[in-house]
Amino acid sequence: MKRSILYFVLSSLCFLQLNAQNPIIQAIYTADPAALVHKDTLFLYTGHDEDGSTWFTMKDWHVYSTTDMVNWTDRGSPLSLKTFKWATQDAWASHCIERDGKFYWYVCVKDTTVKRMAIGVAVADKPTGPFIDPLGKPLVAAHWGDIDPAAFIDDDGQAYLYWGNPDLWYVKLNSDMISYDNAVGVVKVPLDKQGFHYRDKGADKRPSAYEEGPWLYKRNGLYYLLYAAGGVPEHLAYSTSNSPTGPWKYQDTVMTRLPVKPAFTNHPGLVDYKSRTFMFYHNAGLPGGGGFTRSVCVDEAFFDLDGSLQRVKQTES
Ligand code: FUB
Repeated sequence: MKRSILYFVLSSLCFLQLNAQNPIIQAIYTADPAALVHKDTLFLYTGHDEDGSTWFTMKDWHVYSTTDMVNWTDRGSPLSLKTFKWATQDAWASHCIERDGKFYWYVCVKDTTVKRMAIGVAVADKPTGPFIDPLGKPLVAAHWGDIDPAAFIDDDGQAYLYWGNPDLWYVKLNSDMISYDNAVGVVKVPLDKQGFHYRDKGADKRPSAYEEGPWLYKRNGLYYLLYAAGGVPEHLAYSTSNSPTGPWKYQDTVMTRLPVKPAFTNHPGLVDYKSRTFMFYHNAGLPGGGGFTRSVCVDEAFFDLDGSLQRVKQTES
């Protein structure tokens, strides 16, 4: 009897954890997911597509949390354009990461002075804020295509920040996380020419499948660079390397556009949580969804024995 009760409890828990409801957030349109595991909780940071948008009209970012990957708590919007005095529009993709008990939320926003996207950073003592802008100016000044920051702290403590469209760039962050190694500077990542790209031969020629939305992940000593690929419409692809600075070898598509109604963009976020690996992404799955009214989703990711990332299938609720 005791055994059957235990079995029932365990199988109920497994059932809950295996049946995520997509899109995760149904109350508003969300995009560009970035997950952070802190202690027992997974925090999800998203961009926010304004209802009825006909462009990437985005003014704030939102935070959600879960401890079971099924039930999500709305933690509000602790970061918006108002936090950055030097920016007035385009609260696009972001990534929050923890170091030594502080939370660093890297964002891209339009620098009002030069009218180009630039990378900023906000800092908090808690994953849900309040966040302040410690610099009062961009962390990385605008030059061209400075969007979609993704931070990564390697096992040796060295932190990196990657971003960019059409090119991929990185800096080595200093241990304060709000400045970078000027001696190394802003480095352009040479990307593998492999991987289908529809603009390979066109006027807007690109050197690789990489488009935007980089995300760094490390497993068994191997570095995975995930990204939105293939131009418009985007799919998700990945490359691997033995170093966080490359060279990167193109591997494969990790998520196709279909079967759920796609947005023309996508944005990967791969994290380990409670001994499993999850891929966050966005599509247009919510009613009224489209290219500028997107919805963040999650599905479990699996690896082959040789470390290859299996293709993640989008699911609906
Ligand atoms: O959300 C605005 C932009 O769309 C992001 O910065 C890109 O990654 C794409 O998802």
